Amino acid sequence: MKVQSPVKQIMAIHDISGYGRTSLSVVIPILSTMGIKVCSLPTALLSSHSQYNGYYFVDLTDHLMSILAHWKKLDSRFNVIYSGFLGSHKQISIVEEIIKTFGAKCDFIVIDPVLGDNGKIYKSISKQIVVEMKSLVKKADIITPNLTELFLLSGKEYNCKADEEKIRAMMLELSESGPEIVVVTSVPDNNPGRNFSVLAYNRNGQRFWKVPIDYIPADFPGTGDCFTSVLTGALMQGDSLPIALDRAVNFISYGVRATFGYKHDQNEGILLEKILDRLNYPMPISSYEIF
Ligand code: PXL
Repeated sequence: MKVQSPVKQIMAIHDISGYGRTSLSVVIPILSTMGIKVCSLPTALLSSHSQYNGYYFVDLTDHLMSILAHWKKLDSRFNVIYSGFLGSHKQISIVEEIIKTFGAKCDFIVIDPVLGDNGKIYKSISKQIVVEMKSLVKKADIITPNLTELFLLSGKEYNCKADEEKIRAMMLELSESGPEIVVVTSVPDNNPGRNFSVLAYNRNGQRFWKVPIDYIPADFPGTGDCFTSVLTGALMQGDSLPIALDRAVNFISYGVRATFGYKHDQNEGILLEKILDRLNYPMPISSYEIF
């Protein structure tokens, strides 16, 4: 008799930034709270995330293959492979190798192409990472770029005022190149009374989804990592795509609201510790739309 594992297991390929709430510092608590076991493959070690000045950076590229060789010996299996911030362009071919080795037995592969935000590329992301990320996303089932990353992956100049038609065309093109599901965060919504939305396209069923978000004038690093982690956890728990999107938007919006009321350094991210337990509350409202 083959005994089934009592919890699902995810391989999380992200950096560890000691100070701030990004990458593994949020991926692990969110997925653990959602009942999922996280196996961390750290891509880099940073004193803080890269929005702080003067951060210390240790590239872990040369250690990844040895860690993976040990995991292979342990006969480890992963329900999901989930990658985020990568420490060097060489790590892109390592993630491709991981997908070849462990991907066939996975339920799905999530790639969050962490490259930049607000029209700018993050300080430690080289041009080569941007170029090679374009080929890596083709190997994913689900990708979750923000608007800046969508433009970078599409090879187009960033335009924060791009209309929804153009954004949809870029999503379709990306999906046709590989990933079944393309989720885009931080999309400005030009409709009256609206601020931002998360848009998603599922090639299976050829449907677009939209979840509107109320705007709060604050920018907290790491919210993208929190968003993709909740989305991934919800899908692993068996939610449909629109409900998983709703849960992720709802959690992040609540986190931003809970943090905004305090005198707080925005660079420290949302006050995740105060809201983690909400991941196990029944969903208060559903606000997704079909379009
Ligand atoms: O949240 C994305 C992210 C991940 N990892 C590092 C970062 C950032 C964004 O600033 O700097 C190191």
